[in-house]
Amino acid sequence: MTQSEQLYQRAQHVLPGGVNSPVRAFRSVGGTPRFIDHGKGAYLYDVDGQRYIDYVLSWGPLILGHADPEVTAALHRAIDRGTSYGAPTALETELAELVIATIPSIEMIRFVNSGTEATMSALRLARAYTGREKIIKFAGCYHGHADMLLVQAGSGVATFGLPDSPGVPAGAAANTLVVEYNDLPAVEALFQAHRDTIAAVIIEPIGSNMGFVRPQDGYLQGLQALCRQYGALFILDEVMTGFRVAPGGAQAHFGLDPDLTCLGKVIGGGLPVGAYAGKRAIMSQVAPAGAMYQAGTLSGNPLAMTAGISTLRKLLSADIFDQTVAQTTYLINGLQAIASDLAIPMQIDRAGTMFGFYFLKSPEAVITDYRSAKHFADTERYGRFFHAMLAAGVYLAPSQFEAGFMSYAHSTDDLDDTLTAIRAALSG
Ligand code: KE4
Repeated sequence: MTQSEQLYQRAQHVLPGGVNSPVRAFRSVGGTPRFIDHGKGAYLYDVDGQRYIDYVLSWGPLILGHADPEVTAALHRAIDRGTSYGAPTALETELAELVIATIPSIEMIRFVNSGTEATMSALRLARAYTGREKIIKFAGCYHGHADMLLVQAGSGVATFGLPDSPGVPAGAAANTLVVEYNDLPAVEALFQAHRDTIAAVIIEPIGSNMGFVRPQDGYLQGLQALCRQYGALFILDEVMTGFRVAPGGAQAHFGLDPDLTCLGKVIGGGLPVGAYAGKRAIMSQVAPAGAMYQAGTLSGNPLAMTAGISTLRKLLSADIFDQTVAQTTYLINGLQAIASDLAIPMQIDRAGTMFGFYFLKSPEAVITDYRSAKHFADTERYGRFFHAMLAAGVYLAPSQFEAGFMSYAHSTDDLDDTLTAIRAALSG
């Protein structure tokens, strides 16, 4: 038995499924999750001494790579000053000012400890600000595990949400309307039917929790216009795309001006940070400035703020972001060349420093939403590919319905080694 197998067996006695987040358990690709000993730069090292070129990067946060020297040094300095004070520090203001200077739609920000807290709080704020209760979300978009967001598309035209997990009460789902991504008329119909009872629309600007689904031209702008027309808040969930698609987020790439933005991952540099942010008139409703209550013991703690500040400072300096984009382009162009060489039906895409690809069940299939992703994605082939790549020392997301991430630490040699492994895995 490998060390990972032994540790996995032991973990399953004390942790549900042996993990602290379901996707880590390899359930959709099978096999034993690799237990990690440490990470450095572009690499993960498991407890059996295997090295992997890592394209998960803790699901996005580690855009500088594992244990970046500057981030680590900053944390070493910070930790001797204590880990948490439960009182304000200048660090929180410093990270806030960094984010605000980079994302024009953001005038104020509240830090929390996860993306789930960020979206949950943003939606409570939208309801408080508008006095309305309904929200619109999109099938295949994941915004964390708050009850009102663990909701699947209901049957029939009502599209009222149905709980998507045991334990989510019908009441929590009742005010969540769910429609397919990239279907603007369906959203217009919802606004016409529910008019001034819709508090907000929340969407991932790229559908990267169903693989990698790009918004069709004008779609996001159309959603923003509908929100303005009907007085609902337009909320972009940029927990994953923030500081990944572009320094100013996907909203900069698509030219959007959302009322609220949810952030996480990169802004914490690998430590637990989430945030909800946006227009001053809206954010001023948040306690203690306003009446909408939200709180958190470790929100804005000095270690997480330090990791976020040093990550963003480095990422936004010199040409570090652009170099990471160039590495992403190099890898994805190489993948596209191999797929066409070998005539393998795939849908491949990238945006900034993130990417995604599907193996398709038929060459003419096009994936534009969750329904088509589930119908056309060849998840069985993805599972085989995942394991071939893992055996070759490349760590991809253990699910077809996730995105991939690049780091500044990945060298061109790492990318060439990855492309060699891809060609071998797809030729077999
Ligand atoms: P967390 O609560 O996991 O910090 O963030 C939730 C969340 C919110 N919004 C978006 C767009 C997200 O992608 C996420 C979390 N992303 C997943 C990866 N698909 C985290 C991985 C996991 O669940 O373990």
